[in-house]
Amino acid sequence: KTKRMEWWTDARFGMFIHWGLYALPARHEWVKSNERITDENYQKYFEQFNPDLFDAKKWAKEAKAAGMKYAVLTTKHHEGFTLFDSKYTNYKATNTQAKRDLVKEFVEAFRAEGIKVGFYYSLIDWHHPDFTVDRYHPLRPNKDNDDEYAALNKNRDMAKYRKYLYDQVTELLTRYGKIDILWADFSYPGKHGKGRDDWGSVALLKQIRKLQPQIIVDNRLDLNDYEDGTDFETPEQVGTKELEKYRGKVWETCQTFSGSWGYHRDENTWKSNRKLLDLLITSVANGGNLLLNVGPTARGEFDNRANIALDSLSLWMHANSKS
Ligand code: FUL
Repeated sequence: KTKRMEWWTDARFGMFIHWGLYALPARHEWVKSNERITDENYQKYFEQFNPDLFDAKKWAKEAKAAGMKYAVLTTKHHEGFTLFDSKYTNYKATNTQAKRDLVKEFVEAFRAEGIKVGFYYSLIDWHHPDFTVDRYHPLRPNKDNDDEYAALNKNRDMAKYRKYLYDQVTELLTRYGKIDILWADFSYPGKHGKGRDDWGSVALLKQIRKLQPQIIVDNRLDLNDYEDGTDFETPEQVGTKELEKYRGKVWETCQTFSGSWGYHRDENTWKSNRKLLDLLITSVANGGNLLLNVGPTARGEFDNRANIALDSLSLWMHANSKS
């Protein structure tokens, strides 16, 4: 394991990319849940998705210039839309005006810059008809009442969804060559939430390790007490003081420029360049990695505010880094 983790612990700095249909409404990647949007009303984003300015090579160059050594892309976020050409769904980039496998372009462009590639895959899926309605689902009932949930879930079969996610992760890990990181994500355990049995995490992890023996897996499969169930911890959006407590562990903190992961046009709490640098320095000083997130626009570009932040990091890197 130590050997497998070597490049990652050395890398220190990576780029997280949250990109999906939520970039169109441009008000948080959780918009479908936050505003309880039905599939029917969300469909317009699928129909209008047309990333005419997307150029993975440009993204990769920016990551490289900022000193980032790896990148993790949302191949599917909670909304269920896949950026790759999965044969298990029609709800995918190839069926939009993009007409392309965007994951493939990401992998090729970043690899060409010598940047390791990682896949974020959401275990949550608000589009799949068999994913049971829980209390964060867009279709959740108004009252937190077990009978209402049971009625909504009468025809939903999580076993079918489990197979779907297993098959999609298999596609991701067999089609694009060597994948360096799998960043599985679920974020709400507890009542009406889900856990390892819902995801089939044990079988999934086995498959992941079989298909990509060198891959590095995060801690969100709910297998923290399981042998090799996790390679690193993922403190999310925590402050520098909190990060000091992770000293001695293997960890990566993921952080946004502003308050949202997906492109949020009118959100104005962007971190200062100084603050971003503080996060990077504090992470490295305490033995961790920083995975800094960009939420590209629906047309496929980085927002200017993101570009300015990345530029400032790259100037600092240029002056302070040897590689
Ligand atoms: C969370 C998700 O719910 C967010 O949308 C984001 O992807 C973050 C990195 O993980 O738990």
